[in-house]
Amino acid sequence: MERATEEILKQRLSSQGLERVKNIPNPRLHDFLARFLELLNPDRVYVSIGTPEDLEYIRNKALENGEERKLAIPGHTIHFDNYGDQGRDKKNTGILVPKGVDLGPSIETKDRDSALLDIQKIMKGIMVGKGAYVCFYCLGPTNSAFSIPCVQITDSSYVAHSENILYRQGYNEFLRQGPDTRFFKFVHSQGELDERKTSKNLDKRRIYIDLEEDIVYSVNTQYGGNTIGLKKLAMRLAIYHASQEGWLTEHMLVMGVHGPENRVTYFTGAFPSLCGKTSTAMLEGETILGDDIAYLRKKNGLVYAVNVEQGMFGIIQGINSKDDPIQWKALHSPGEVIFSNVLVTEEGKVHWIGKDGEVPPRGENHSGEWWIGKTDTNGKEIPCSHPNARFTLSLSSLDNVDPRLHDPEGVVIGGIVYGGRDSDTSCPVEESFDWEHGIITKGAILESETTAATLGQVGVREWNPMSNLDFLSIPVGRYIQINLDFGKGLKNPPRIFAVNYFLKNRNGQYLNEKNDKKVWYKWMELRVHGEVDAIETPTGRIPKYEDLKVLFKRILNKDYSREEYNEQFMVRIPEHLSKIERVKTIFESKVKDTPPALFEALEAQRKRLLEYREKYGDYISPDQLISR
Ligand code: SPV
Ligand code: MN
Repeated sequence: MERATEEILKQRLSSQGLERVKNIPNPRLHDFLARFLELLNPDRVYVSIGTPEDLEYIRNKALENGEERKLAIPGHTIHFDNYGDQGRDKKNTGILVPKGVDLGPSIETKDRDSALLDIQKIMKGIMVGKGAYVCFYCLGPTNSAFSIPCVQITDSSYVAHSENILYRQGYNEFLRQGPDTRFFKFVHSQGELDERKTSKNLDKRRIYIDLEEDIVYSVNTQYGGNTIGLKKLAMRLAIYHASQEGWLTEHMLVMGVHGPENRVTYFTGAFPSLCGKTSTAMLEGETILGDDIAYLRKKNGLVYAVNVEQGMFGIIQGINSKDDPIQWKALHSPGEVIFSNVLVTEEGKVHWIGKDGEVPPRGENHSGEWWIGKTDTNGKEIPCSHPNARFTLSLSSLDNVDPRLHDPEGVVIGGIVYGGRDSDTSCPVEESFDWEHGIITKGAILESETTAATLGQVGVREWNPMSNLDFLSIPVGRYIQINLDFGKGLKNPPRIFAVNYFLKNRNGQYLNEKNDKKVWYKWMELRVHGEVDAIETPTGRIPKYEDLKVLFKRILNKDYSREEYNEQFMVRIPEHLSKIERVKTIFESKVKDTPPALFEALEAQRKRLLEYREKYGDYISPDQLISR
């Protein structure tokens, strides 16, 4: 260790902390800590290596500091974020780019030099009078080709507590990987707090991602998506590295779908936030590996995936005992759960939008003291909980956790699913013709109606390639090309599907119930193994009525009618054609270096749609196609 670094660390750390840090044979880690502890200037530093005592210390500190409060059920706590800090702040989140680098207009970037000056000014001395934590984690399973060691500095016990639940501890990974290893670094300060212990200076909220040094800065915010370093912040660093090394970092769940005779087929699935990703990963009868972020690598012609995390930062809106029995149970059993931005009653009970039972007349929520009918400064009624309210828990506390969650090899992927919030175009489930058709027409041109997971307007249709646009740190065109290339040289590429849980009829009513998706996954599982036939449409392959009828009966004990099928799987030619026009315009105007294959695939799809329209008209019932 350099003399100057050692001096700083000696001054800043306790003897135990110093020893823990010195044990890691990585001078770049030592330099990083010295540099940032000097800048932030905390009164004291706690170095956690994830021992049971460390975990308990951080849990207790969150309570002591008032960042979390105990609830009635043992182990449950509540944390509030500021009323204006309830989602990811896209505007103030930026990839730092040196002059002359252009990632295209869809990716928020900041000039690196001036952003670093700005953030250093904001962060200088920001921890005076406070304590800091230094924590070590690992992205992906430990002892694995996927493992990426990480270090987090934060002054938030809530952030450290959340990370202790959500990620595998990584101190040993730093020891194992030795001096030359690449690691990610996260520096967070919640800044000054108000009387509710929420971040006060939201006008100085910044989330800056520096690809050059693998450092993410986050300040004056507490909302998990802006602060939990290993979640969406690490994703931008990982996407950048993956793009150079031929693997993928995706906004994807990983689940085991259980087929006939105990067969388990693993799927990944990409959905924008608040579009059913967690509820899919949690489907009853299936097993969960992850609900948010996956790394995918190729080995021996197969695709392997791991969950980057080991916990869930799940949306709690709409969770009820009938549709979500497993989550319901976990949220009502003793054990470690952090709720955020839900309603809390005087008795320490929580309530959220769409929970079973009556809404309590009053309590405390993200807006402070709350009562039914309370309005905000614009006269808008404040719901009992925020639509993006969350719960944090360990996957190990769920009944349906997949036994291979921590497998360092990962699991072989049989199917990849893309889904968005689409009220009028795509049918509930459809298989693509092949890898390229799938990546382009199911992933790259995915659109979704916006939700409360990010700050801003809700319900606007937005293009969101692979549901990953918010997290890209490389140009979109290149990202799509990398996805296309990933499919090359595979023995039996995963099949690519699209699902749509949000299709509506002309009267604006949803055409499917929440649990119908159980059937779509069983169907896809059978398709992966070639055990059911499909009907070809201009946009892909859809299920046959007879197969779905059997599955609906067996899985949901529901009599699925031909009328329902025909309405749900009707091919909507005008809507598909409009979609192609919309996304083509986006690619032509906003995306540099769009792979030529994308325009070709869209043109081929447009031609097929026109041919079918010629033969069958604008709206084609799948029955017509069978009798072809
Ligand atoms: C999402 O919004 O996609 C989430 C939660 O998974 S956040 O951590 O905010 O990204
Ligand atoms: Mn997410």
